[in-house]
Amino acid sequence: MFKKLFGKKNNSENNNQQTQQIEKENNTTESEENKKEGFFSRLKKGLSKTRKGITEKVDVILKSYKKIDEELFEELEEVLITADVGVNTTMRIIEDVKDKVKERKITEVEEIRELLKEELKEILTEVDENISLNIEPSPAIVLVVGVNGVGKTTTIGKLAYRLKNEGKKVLIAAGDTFRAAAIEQLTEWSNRAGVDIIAHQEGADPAAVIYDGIQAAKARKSDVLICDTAGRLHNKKNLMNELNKIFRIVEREYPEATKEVLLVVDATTGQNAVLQAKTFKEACDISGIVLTKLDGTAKGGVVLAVQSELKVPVKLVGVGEKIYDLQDFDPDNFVEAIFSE
Ligand SMILES: Nc1nc2c(ncn2[C@@H]2O[C@H](COP(=O)(O)OP(=O)(O)OP(=O)(O)O)[C@@H](O)[C@H]2O)c(=O)[nH]1
Ligand SMILES: [Mg+2]
Repeated sequence: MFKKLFGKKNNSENNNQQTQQIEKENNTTESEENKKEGFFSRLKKGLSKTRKGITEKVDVILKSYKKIDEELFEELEEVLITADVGVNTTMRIIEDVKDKVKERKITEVEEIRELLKEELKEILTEVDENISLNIEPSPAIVLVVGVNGVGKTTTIGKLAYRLKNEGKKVLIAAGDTFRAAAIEQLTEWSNRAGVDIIAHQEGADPAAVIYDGIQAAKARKSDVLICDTAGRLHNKKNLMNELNKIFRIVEREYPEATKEVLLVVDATTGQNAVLQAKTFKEACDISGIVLTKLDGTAKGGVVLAVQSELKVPVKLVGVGEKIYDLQDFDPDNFVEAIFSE
């Protein structure tokens, strides 16, 4: 994972210079090595509230019990539900832990901690699809969808920066034409990431922007075209119609491209994120989920609910507002980070 994020060197000197410039702007003059070390600690820092909301409470409960009984499980259940793991997923976790206690004839209360970790990792790895981004072989198109304010545009900026650093030729299409500010914001991100952008005026047909983006990606031999879409329209039906029109353009104009449809959801909205994901899943073929704003929320448990109730893999997580605050979702690291001291 570290390799994917930071390991590959840029191909050209030009790329390198631009990247250095961006790193200066973002105050990230650390060496590659430091970045790698900083990766887990950034995740840990980002998840500190979730850790307080889950692990610290779990530890207090485990310390207060001398034997494993029904009451203990009820208290654990409450902690998980409060941390936005969701009722169904919580029930499942508790039942599975109970089964394991029986099967393995466990009697020590503190062993429950490891069982919980094991169970969470199991849930997070059971979606057997590939959890890395679907962008190989080139050319690839990444459509970024989600309701307003969840972090689509920011995620596109971060992703463009990261893919460019991996040596890919990246192009961005400003498919959110609903507001002028959306186009400006994306243009700013494209500058920060040092990649080109295709944009029209406010109010233009988003499908036409995506069409132009595809033609430009072909002409410029781009490896990845990343498309922003509106999150806010007059109503949900309009939003879904607009997305479908975009999907049709992609099918017609870019059948050879590898496709990734990323649904962005905001972790701070807890169970609402699960509901949004369900709505979008009915309307379009989502291939991956990006969970943003994991930093600063105690609702990080929603990762478990999203993954287990939707069976769509969480592929990326946002752990801050900076350009490098986007990480591959790694179930082991995630569980270790919330259960760390
Ligand atoms: N703390 C934190 N803030 C984030 C993260 N991702 C996005 N944000 C912030 O969330 C706010 C909304 O982000 P946008 O990228 O504009 O969201 P959007 O989905 O494009 O919104 P619309 O264009 O209105 O549909 C911004 O202030 C971002 O800085 C994250 O991972 N962590
Ligand atoms: Mg936006």
